[in-house]
Amino acid sequence: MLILVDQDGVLADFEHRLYQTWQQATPTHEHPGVAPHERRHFYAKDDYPEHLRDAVQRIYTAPGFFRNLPPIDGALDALQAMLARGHDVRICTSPLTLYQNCVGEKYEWVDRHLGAEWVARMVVTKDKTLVHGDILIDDKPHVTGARTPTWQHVVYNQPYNQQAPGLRLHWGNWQEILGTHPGWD
Ligand code: UMP
Ligand code: MG
Repeated sequence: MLILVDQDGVLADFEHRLYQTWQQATPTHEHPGVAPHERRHFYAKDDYPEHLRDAVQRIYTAPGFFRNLPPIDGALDALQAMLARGHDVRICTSPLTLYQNCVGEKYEWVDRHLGAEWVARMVVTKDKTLVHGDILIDDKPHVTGARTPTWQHVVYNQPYNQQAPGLRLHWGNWQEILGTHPGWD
């Protein structure tokens, strides 16, 4: 199978780093920050009051934010295990439109945590429906674009996507979930 795996919120822990940076950078009387388990909207900004949204955006557009995201537990091992099982695995990620720090640092992150072989497996696109695949593992509740996708979306389980229907995967159950797919064996 051709398996597309999203980066932010699936491999790289955007949420914890954003919360941690918010807490370090903002006086608590202004806003204590939204803890990862309290997040309800896909875009973190939308979980903050309107007047603080620019401040949230400044955190994840700043130099070093994407480069220093911690890997989500189990993610890197799972990628290697899928590859070892004979699947074609690609990292399929959408860049910020404010791309200046995001794009290069996404590549650096993959190089640092997975190596050059995986840098060559990156597909960076604003529209994942234009990418072929059998499965897309992604934390976004609804992945839409210009075409009807060839892949089946398997939702990577996060507090902010509980409303999404269908199979829910995390790095603790991924073998069971993907094992039910006809192309797995
Ligand atoms: N993103 C935001 N705000 C958030 C979370 C993510 O703008 O609160 C950006 C970061 C990435 C993109 O550029 O959205 C998420 O990409 P995917 O994980 O959907 O590929
Ligand atoms: Mg994501």
